[in-house]
Amino acid sequence: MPNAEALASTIKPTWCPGCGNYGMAEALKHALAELGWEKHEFAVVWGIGCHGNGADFFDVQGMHALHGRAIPPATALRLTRPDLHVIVEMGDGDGYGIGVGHLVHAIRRNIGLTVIAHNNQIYGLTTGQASPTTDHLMQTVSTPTGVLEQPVNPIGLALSEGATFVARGFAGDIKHLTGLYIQALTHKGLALVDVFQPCVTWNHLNTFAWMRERVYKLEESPWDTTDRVKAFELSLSTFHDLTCAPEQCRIPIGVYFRDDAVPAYEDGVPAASTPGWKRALVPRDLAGVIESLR
Ligand SMILES: Cc1ncc(C[n+]2csc(CCOP(=O)(O)OP(=O)(O)O)c2C)c(N)n1
Ligand code: SF4
Repeated sequence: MPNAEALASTIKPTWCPGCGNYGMAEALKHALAELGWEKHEFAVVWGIGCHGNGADFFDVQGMHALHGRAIPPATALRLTRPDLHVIVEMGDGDGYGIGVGHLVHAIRRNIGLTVIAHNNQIYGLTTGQASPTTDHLMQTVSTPTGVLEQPVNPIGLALSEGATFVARGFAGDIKHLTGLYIQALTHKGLALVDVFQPCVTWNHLNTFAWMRERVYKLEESPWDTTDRVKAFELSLSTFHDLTCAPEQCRIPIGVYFRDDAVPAYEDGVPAASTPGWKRALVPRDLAGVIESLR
């Protein structure tokens, strides 16, 4: 069973010093180690962005997909390799922008993927343009007079599309995030974990300090994770804006909602119970088919 250190590759991460991606990488390594999964039991598919460079920094099987396109190959992997736990690592620009259609369809399918969103509310790799989750009115290199659109609400979006596991974490609380990952990784069906991941280079608003002043843990007060409507209301009421004081914009982290009773997509695909490579070994008798075409 690999320990957390054994999941790191020999390539030293090139993320900026202090980037929230470090905390997220640590949390994932610790969650996988705590679950005791061997390297051949899971795979990770990364999107494109600073987060996606993680593909080089982990010594695990998987692939680096195109920008916004991590979910389609992960879906194929899930259906052809049911023996693998499949994890998707995506960015907010990546997964809530260019790839948001894939996310919506994966959610309504409830396919067994653990989708981890590195939500730094900015395009990190392409040097600080506004992303779909950048706060309203925030100034960025692409919006010098402020973002005009309202941000995408990932929690509300997932809940409205029938997601069976929705959680939010914070890269500055690795222990809590590790716990969220473990719950998501052991959920049957699609689990979305939206993680606030400060980009220390391009987002000077949603910093670690800004987040620390605002986040609170849902589980520390009574919270019913089976009430989709209440979770949706919470996702709407806790949207923050540039001007709010910490006590006014509280950001809940933790499991907003989960339903373990909904069948996963793959449960309805008989062929998906056997790994593709085993299926390929079954000799096919085509004589009958050829005969029927004569
Ligand atoms: C189809 C396509 N469009 C645009 C790009 C350029 N591009 C690379 S990374 C990126 C933004 C990444 O931002 P985000 O997904 O938020 O990830 P982060 O870098 O913040 O982790 C863009 C636009 C690309 N690689 N492919
Ligand atoms: S640009 Fe931002 S997201 Fe990218 S590595 Fe640097 S701090 Fe992290």
